[in-house]
Amino acid sequence: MPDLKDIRDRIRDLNGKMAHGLDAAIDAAALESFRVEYLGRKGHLSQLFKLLGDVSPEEKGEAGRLLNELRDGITGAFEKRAAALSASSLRDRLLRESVDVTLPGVSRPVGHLHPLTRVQREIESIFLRMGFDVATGPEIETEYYNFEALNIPADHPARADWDTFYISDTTLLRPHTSPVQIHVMESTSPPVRIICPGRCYRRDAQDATHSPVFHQIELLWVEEGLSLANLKYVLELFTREYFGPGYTMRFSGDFFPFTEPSVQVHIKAPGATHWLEIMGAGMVDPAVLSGVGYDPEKVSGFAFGLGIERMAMLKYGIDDIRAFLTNDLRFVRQF
Ligand code: 2NM
Repeated sequence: MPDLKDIRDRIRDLNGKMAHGLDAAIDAAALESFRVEYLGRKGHLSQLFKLLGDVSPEEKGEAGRLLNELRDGITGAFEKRAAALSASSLRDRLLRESVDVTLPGVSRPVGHLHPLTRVQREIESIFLRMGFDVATGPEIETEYYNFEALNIPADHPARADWDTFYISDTTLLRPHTSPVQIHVMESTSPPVRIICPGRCYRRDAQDATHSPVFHQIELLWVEEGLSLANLKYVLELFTREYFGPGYTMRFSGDFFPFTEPSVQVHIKAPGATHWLEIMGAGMVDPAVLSGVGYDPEKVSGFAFGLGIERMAMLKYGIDDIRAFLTNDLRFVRQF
């Protein structure tokens, strides 16, 4: 039969164990185990309370008071621990998730147009202001649109001037944007006033001035009464707009199968001694006009072809055409 002294001893034991158990409860799961072990229905505390039934009537009152005191003590300590744990885990979370608003932000670099795109759009806008339309077409074309329609028959030695990439027996990557002009002439009646920008392909070995992939703008104006003088005036306007005032321009004789006469166009900067070749041009050959169903006795036209890379290299002093395609940001960021 347990007496008051037994109860006191048990209480002292349990208090000691309890203090250790609570210290060991370092997270929510351990704290819950502690609750079950000490305060649960079959826990240490209710085991002690069960002894109360065997205590003598004289000592039962005091023993009950001591046990109640023990229960309040353990419950209080448990609640204090629970509060401390949730406060510290909140502090951890706040530390973990806090944002230092004084740190520099993540800067997203702003891109810009590639120099070739810029030059292409600049040239387009000059001719758009003069009343030309922009026409485009496919990069894969038949031999007819690339050559025959341009007065370059299959057995003509001029075919060898264009080393091309064939896709099949009869289709190839266009070596110039002229096929676009043939398509437009086939589907519209004069007057025709267009420029044709786009990517072109030639089987050239790559060096500082040659690239198998390059960009061209060709111009075509067909109407009654056009002459070389009109071509020259359009080019004077273009040169002034694109390169600036004060340039002189010169024509010299050349040959293209699709123009007659054909010229090479050079310009010279104010005060400079060197002539720079900027394009080839000429009056559209009557055979090309009749090929698309136009009457060469009624209409005439002129055309030119220029390289966009070359225009950009001349304007910005770029000495290697490969710079446009190597994606070196130190180059691209200068524009
Ligand atoms: C050039 C030079 C001269 C040209 C001619 C034609 C067409 F379709 F009208 F016949 N397109 N492009 C032409 C004329 C191209 O490139 C150097």
